[in-house]
Amino acid sequence: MAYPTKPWTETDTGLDGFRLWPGLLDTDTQKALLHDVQTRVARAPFYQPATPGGRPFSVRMTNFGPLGWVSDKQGYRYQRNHPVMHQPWPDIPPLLLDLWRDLTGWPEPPDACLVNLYRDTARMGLHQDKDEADMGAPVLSISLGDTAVFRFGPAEGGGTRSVKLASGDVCALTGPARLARHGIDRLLVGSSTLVPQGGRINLTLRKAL
Ligand code: MD3
Ligand code: FE
Repeated sequence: MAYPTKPWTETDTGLDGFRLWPGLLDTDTQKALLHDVQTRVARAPFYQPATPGGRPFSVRMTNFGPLGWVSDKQGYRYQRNHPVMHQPWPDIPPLLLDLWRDLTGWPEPPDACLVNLYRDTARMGLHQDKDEADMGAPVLSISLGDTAVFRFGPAEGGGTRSVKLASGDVCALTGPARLARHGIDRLLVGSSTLVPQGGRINLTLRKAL
């Protein structure tokens, strides 16, 4: 396996359980991962979800793995089929399963990989991830393409701060950080040429069930 080619240097995020490895994936690994994404997106295209209240997300989404996170009038949930294609989601790229095993040490593989596509002015408001059965399991996130301004703060109280997430950055959320409030304020459009037609792809590995 062609990763990582960089030392695993962790950056202090100031939030217990939020580990960030800037530039963990080198350019060749980012390209290989993007290719893994593109072959799967051909079968499970990005679609535009809506909130339970009917507001469209500015982020487009798809999923890999047995379960995928979806949102519509019925609410937020994990389901086995693509909501437009009505087919099972493609498998999670093996490179991501290796990353999960090596960085989280969690005894079971993830069963869900949400794929978010941000273009131009797409953003994601502050929220908590609470749709998973076992909140003790970690979350692992991989960024590709344009740099994003990521905002986060503790689950309750306290202020928020922001860090930039660039292409090849990987972060893990465990323990107290698992319920952190977080979101994407904006993209630095044009900061990367990795994603065709520009933008950012975020892959988030989770244990849904
Ligand atoms: C902190 N995605 O899909 S990834 C999401 O960049 C989501 O697309 C953002 O928030 C994105 O739910 C952020 C980093 C991330 C993912 C999950 C977290 C940060 C997290 C869960 C708990 C705390
Ligand atoms: Fe989230």
